[in-house]
Amino acid sequence: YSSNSVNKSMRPRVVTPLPAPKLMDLSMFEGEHKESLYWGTYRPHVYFGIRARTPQSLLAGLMWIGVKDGRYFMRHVCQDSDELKTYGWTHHNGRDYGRQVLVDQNLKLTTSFLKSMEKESSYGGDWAVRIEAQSEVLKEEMEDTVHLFFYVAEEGGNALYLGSGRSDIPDVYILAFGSRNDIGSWQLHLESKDGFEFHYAGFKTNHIHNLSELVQTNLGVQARTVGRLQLSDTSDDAPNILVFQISAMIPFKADIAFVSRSSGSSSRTEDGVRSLLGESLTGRLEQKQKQFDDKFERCFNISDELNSDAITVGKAALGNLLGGIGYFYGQSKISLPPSSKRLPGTNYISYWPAELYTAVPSRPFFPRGFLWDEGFHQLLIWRWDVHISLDIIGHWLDLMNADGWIPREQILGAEALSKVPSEFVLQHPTNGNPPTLFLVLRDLVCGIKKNKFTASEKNDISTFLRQAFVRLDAWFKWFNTTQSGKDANTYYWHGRDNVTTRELNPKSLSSGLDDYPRASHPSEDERHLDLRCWMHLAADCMSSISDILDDSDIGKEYGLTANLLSDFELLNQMHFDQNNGAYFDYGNHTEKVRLSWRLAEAAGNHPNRELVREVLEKPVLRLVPHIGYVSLFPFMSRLIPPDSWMLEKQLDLISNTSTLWTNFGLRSLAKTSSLYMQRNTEHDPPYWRGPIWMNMNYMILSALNYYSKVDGPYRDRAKTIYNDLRNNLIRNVVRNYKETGYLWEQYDQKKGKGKGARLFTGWTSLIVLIMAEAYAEC
Ligand code: 6A9
Repeated sequence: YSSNSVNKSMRPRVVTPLPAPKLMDLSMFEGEHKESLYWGTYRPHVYFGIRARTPQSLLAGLMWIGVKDGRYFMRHVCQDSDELKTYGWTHHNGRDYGRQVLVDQNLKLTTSFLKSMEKESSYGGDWAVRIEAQSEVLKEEMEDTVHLFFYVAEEGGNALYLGSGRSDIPDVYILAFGSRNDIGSWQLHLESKDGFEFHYAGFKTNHIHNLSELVQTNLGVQARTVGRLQLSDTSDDAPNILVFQISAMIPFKADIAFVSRSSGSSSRTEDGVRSLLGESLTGRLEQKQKQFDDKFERCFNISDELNSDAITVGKAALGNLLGGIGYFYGQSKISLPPSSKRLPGTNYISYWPAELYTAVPSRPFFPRGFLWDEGFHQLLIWRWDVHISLDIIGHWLDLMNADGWIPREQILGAEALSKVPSEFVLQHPTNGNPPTLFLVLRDLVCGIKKNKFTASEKNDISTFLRQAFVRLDAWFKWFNTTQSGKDANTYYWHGRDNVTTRELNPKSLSSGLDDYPRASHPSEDERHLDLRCWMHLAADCMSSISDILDDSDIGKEYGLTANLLSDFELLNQMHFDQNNGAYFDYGNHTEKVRLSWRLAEAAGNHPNRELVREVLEKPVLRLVPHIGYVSLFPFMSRLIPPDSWMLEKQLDLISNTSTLWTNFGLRSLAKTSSLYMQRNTEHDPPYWRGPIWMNMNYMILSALNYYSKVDGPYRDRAKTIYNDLRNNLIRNVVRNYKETGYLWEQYDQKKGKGKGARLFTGWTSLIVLIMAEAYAEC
């Protein structure tokens, strides 16, 4: 693949990359930077996995056998149904150190990861893994055996070689070796002072994502033939997967060291190996953990008023967000309109093969990139390691097509695809997703203005912004043209279904707020308040980037757009409802809709019932009276003057328990809304119609913090609400973590109970910034 061949081959525009220099071609992402991020725990969908940031990598990972009610289960890919009591990185710096704890019934596993760049090691350095298996049941005499399966696999199909067993170092075994173009020859070593039984199996296959099944099948055959839980000790010819079974009594500890040397430097391999095992590794892990703790303190400077439980949760949130960063390679599938003449039976076209380095919302449920989630993730990550952040944002912006569009959900490669139900796979080129990356860029620009960065960081950020500018400009224009409304300077999320009779209120997935209620009848007359505010953020941010780049012409234009979009009179004319004192969407709407059961066409001989929407009143053009996150966008965007009575109204809505306030955070939709906690279809329970979400609560807190600092009559009130909301959010997330072992996707508005996906350390990890009181400052 090269960008040239794409242009020459007359590909449809929708799958043609934007013809602009790529961010990832910037020299700041080459050399030492790139090498230092080569190996990592970049396989967030498995409980423990390592790969390099290269399309066809050498992979490593861990499986084990879990025992529940006397039955055996293979653990490998993160699955909620495994019902682990807890898991996730309690510490991880995103670069060369991480520590994860996993509790599976009575078995407690700790996996530590360490990377080391030695002079003598070849490209990307060496790495080590420590696996500790202990009993959760402290007092009982544990007689349990643990079965661990550590594997290496070559995505490119290169052959792997089984090690010769014992090495020259006592207690150290050579498990495997091989060689690759990128790193030269490598060896995988194992050390354990504890006794264990060893078995192996080798496979040759292109379907690495089916690894769990391969191992299970092998074990199944063995169980039937020799009656034991042990791999076959056989291998296909020239295997590209090697699995090593280590069975031992717990407590058990093993260290695994991966070293690579370019030819000629093999003499020092032994020292390199030693330093990654045993006591030396213990010392190095301890030192790294201390550095993590120190940096956490320095970086977030969390006040003493928060207790150690809160700090533990904060570290686990940040650690797992960083430890969950993945690297993916593959092609998105882009939906084609039915009219386009492709091969019969195909409804999609492939995007160009692309790499994506990205944090993920949830390792077990959504282990892949989501565009608007990513902006929230980066609010944390840039504060921790600005170069990781730029690298991630750069990858996202390089996914932009010639129209300035970026696909919302990135399902790249077979492993990622295997996790996604088919109805979610296709990406629609008419649909957007909030441009939250501007939230981060705004912080970075602000940081530059306020001199928060070192000279070299500042230099890199400016270079980045300079190269990014064309792409950001194209992105803005994509929204500005494709998502515009009927009237000047109005916008709405395109792509809502206006023919369905199944949905109580047709969803707008593109907004990110899925089922948050909008006008009952989607039409071109709609004006979406949140999108208007996102456009304001984007224009405003573009204008301040232009300042930094000294590009005053474009800057002026963006400045004008930002002014228009923040014009208070205009905003009020289009969106303010006097009676409710609230800001609303506008569109073709009636409140009088309901779902009811109808007799549907008979399927066979059985009459069928289906849930359809009844409209009891003709919709009219009007403001759409739902109070909730969307109504607070002008407030979040700080568009309301501090002395305006409309600000007081927003504070009323926020602090009122019969609208948005709960003791656990702010509800997504007011209790008074006609769609509060209503199902959207038979199979679609309320999602953004009541529960508490951290990303929006963070934005609201950020605005409360702002209004509590600028002069005005509502300053003290904003401060009180700010404090209460902040305390409620922290207390509830910490309590849930203690009680359940997890951070959750959302929190229930009645009891504050964690809901939806668990181990959701995407935007829920914003709790760290809430603890740190770190918000947008400009
Ligand atoms: C479902 C199910 C094994 C929904 O966090 C990612 C997104 C957000 O961007 C969006 O705002 N989540 C929010 O409303 C999750 C979306 C998951 C869609 C795919 C696959 C797999 O279950």
